[in-house]
Amino acid sequence: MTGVKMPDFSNSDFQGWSSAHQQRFEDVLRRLLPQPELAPQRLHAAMRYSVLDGGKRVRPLLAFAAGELVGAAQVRVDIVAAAVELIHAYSLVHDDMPCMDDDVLRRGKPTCHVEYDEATALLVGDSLQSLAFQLLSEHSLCDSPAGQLHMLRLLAMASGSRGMAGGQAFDLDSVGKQLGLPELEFMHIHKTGALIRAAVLLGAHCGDALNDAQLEALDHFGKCVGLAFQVVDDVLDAEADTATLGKTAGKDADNDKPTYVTLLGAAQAKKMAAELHGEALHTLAQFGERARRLRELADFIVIRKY
Ligand code: GRG
Repeated sequence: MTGVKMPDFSNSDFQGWSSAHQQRFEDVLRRLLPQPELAPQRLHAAMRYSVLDGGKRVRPLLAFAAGELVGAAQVRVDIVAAAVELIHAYSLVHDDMPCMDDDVLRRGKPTCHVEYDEATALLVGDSLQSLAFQLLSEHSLCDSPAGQLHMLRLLAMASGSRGMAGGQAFDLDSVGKQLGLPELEFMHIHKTGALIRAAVLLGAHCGDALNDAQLEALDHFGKCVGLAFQVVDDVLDAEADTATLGKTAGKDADNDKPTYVTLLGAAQAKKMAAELHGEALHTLAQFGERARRLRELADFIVIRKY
């Protein structure tokens, strides 16, 4: 295998591991995004504004943790983590626009269309999405061309109408409606879960090949933490404040959106997150110590306060 192995943060606790990766990854993103002096400067500045200096970077961290599990080269995992984060940033920029959630605050600063303008925000999302696939196609990510094509397809499926964008379509359609638990779960497995799942799998595809059962276990882990992430997001939207979240709190209620909190109540929603967390950890049992960081990320996803 080519490239440098993952940096050795093995003696760090989760806080140390995650902040070391977050800092390192910020430089990776700065390098991979179009430089601000390159034309068209305003679009490139808006792309950098929307991606850099913000966010928890949960999806890249999941890719790094999965990459550690399979002994992947850092250069490879950095590219898949960047591709996933660019898709995530595009979704946030478009989601905040007046035609969707119409929000003014994201990651503690004005949303892209407020800071720039709507047309620019639209182009930022489009360009971030294209850049994600450009990165996956111009870097070597695994040992076979067929494997690399599989990875491209994985991200395309997770982002498109059968994944995140499709989940968003259900979300927009659900406003003012009473959904049952299965419909809510379906919506969130697509809208939020698909990309989180892809982050885990893409990280895992960068290293030593896993067998089908192992890949299925990691996919199930991604599905559980992806859904847990959304359940917690619903609880935080109802219980946390705008300053802590860095985005407008209480939006779901304001927009009359069905959530786990409106459907189950906060206490049951928290219980559901705890159950998904337990299932996610159970799925990792077969990987032993190699899955330490994935376990810690599952913990973080359910105990997070923002
Ligand atoms: C516009 C195609 C399209 C899709 C939008 C993901 C999404 C679909 C919209 C984001 C809006 C939202 C609040 C979704 C709920 C869960 C979620 C994905 C929250 C944001 O993710 P975090 O908390 O954000 O990881 P940071 O800022 O930390 O990266």
